[in-house]
Amino acid sequence: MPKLRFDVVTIFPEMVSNAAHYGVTGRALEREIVALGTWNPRDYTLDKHKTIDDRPYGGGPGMVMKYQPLHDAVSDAKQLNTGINKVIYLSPQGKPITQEMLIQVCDVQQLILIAGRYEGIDERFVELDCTDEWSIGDYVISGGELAALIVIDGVTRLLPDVLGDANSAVQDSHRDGLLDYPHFTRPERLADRQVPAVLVGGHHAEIERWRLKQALGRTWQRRPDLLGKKKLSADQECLLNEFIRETNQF
Ligand code: 9D3
Repeated sequence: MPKLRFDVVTIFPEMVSNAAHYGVTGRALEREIVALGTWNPRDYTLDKHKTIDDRPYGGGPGMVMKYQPLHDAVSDAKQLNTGINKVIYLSPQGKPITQEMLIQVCDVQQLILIAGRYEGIDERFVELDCTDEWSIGDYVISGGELAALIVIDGVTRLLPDVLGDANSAVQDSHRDGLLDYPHFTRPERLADRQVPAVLVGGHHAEIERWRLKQALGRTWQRRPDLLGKKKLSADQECLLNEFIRETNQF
């Protein structure tokens, strides 16, 4: 029995199921740690033209997805589950997804993800049928399918046994709230650029310190917003000050 099932309501089901079968999510599906279903609102239309959208009340450009096909698709998806579920609408108006939000939902039995197309969906579906409304960030894409795949990927890799030890989600949380340090592999020199000597030296404690310093420094340079949220230890403050001095950026 899968730990968690994802059910995606989408008019482009192959877009979601095909992409989900790659990499970490593909392996989790094969090993039946997660299950994935897709539900096409077009299959729930009642008219001969299989109409899923209609013109917006109040006028304006574009079309709006109708309530009934979406509602009936979600109703069928819910029948495959008895445990706790959430119904998440992916939309530009949603709450921007954070790692904390993914951690909070990964203990339910079913995540029903609603991928919209066109200008949006009837607001009464959001109010009556959805528990959450999530965005992937402040930029515009054409529909919710890629956003649903992001949720599937981000949640799946948090589940026990999905990642191997070497690549574990525990590693991700090790330098929690900081950007990663730079990585290098062979050759040792490339286009006149040398791998930092400390990484070649094999002194593991020094390597750890260098990596933490780089992680702090890059976060300070690129994502000062993240440092603002994080309380640094005295040791971390010291390493960051060393980084700033060495790169003399003030
Ligand atoms: C005219 C105003 N636009 C809203 C910002 C129209 C519009 C743009 C894009 C309506 C729907 C969409 C489709 N986008 C998504 O379905 C979507 C999305 C996004 O565009 N940005 C960030 N997160 C998400 S989650 C789903």
